[in-house]
Amino acid sequence: MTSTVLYQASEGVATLTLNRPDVLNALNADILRELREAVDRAAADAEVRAVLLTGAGRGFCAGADLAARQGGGVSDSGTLLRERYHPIIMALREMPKPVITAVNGVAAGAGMSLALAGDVVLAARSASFLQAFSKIGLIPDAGSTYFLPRYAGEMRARALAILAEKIDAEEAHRIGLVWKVHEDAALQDEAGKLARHLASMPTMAYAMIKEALNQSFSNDLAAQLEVEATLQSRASRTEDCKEGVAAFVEKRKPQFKGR
Ligand code: T3D
Repeated sequence: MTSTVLYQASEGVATLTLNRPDVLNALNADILRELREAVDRAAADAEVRAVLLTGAGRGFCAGADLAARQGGGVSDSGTLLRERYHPIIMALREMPKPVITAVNGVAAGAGMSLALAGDVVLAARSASFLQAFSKIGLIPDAGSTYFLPRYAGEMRARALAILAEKIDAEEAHRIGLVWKVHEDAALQDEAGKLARHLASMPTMAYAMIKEALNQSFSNDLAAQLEVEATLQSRASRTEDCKEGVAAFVEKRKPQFKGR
């Protein structure tokens, strides 16, 4: 049977490719299971220092597979989300290494949530984003109500969710949902180049940056200053920090090991 998620690791980068192109990589039980396994594998592999998530074919991910919806013995949407979607979104956010999502085509419903779960979201010029949920009587899930107001602001979050209008990559970039837009033909090369660069950088500092930012919106200033101090104390003791400072003083290129 063909894998619904392709996993390829080289040069410190794990590339995860959603692989149900005929249905724009819609999420059924198989792809959700394989995606979770792939994300866990990338997290656990010390050789992997950056993760790249993208889609095969002309779509990134069309969200829940509506044809096979609730397949695999789960009949309640809440249970389905808790058991199959949340572990993936949480694992991406808590991954102690940077995650790039390279949105190669349409990202709809939970597929848009998945795209926004990346630390750096890149998009092809022809990509599009759609909060498809309300069109079928659902509400945004898999993190969309968390990511949208934080990234795009509350007014845009409300309009995107309620109007369910598809927006193009340029608009997504303009409102803060996408870091950079690349020409279609260049997206995978650019995403790969960035992932390899990140894989050569101080991985533990990246992990701690994520940890700090993950807590930012639920803390007041005093609490967040404390989070920064605690993590900085840890970051400053890493080999990579020592190497970064030494390389600066010695006016040479640092050789980070991810330790
Ligand atoms: O209970 C729960 O499941 C809770 C969890 C919910 C999470 C969610 O994600 S809910 C939202 C689910 N997603 C959608 O509602 C999006 C549905 N898809 C679309 O609106 C459109 O397909 C797109 C806007 C994404 C793309 O449109 P377009 O015109 O580029 O492509 P298309 O022709 O509609 O789709 C191409 C094929 O993919 C087509 O199959 P066919 O006709 O060639 O055999 C289409 O049926 C299939 N496809 C697209 N999206 C899905 C899908 N098949 C199953 N599920 C899909 N979500």
